[in-house]
Amino acid sequence: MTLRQILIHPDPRLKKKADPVGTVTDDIRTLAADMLETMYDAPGVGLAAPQIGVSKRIFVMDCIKEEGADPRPMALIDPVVTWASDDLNTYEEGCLSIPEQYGEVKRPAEVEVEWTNLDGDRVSERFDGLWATCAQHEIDHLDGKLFIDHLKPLRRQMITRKMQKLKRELSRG
Ligand code: K1U
Ligand code: ZN
Repeated sequence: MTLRQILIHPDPRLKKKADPVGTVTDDIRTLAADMLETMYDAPGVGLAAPQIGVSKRIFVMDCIKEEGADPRPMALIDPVVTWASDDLNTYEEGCLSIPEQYGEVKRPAEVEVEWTNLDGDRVSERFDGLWATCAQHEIDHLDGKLFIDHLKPLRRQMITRKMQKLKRELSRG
């Protein structure tokens, strides 16, 4: 397994709609394993392929946060939201591609998602709580959308300027 580098906003690769995966190959299984390792290392509760510069519709997540609880690593390929609740939930979201910046985003509290698993089977599940928020945040990544696109333009601009500054500093070493 290999740790992959996480892209930092702004980056054109984070704004592009990702391509469907289709058939699940060993290369896709390796990609999912690398993404899970990279997500746990960050640490994060989710990671979408475009965040490591791979324009494919796959994301990983594990929203088990309780100490001592068994992990639940999930890889979702070609995911589709097939149902969303009318009631909404507000969560202060973060993003591994926008480090140390947070913002309140309102999304459906529960969603049903259909996806292809690593065995190549189409499966579905209803998610709530952080799982629902995370799945929607990650599917946004697959569509080239970031959580800051849900914020007011001024706040979005402020965060983008901070990230431009951070990237300048990182590139100077
Ligand atoms: O997609 C990403 O950038 C990952 C992101 C997912 C996410 C977080 C919060 C709400 C919705 C989606 C993160 O994982 S940010 C880091 C984070 O939230 C976290 C890190 C360690 C422990 C628990 C949470
Ligand atoms: Zn993110």
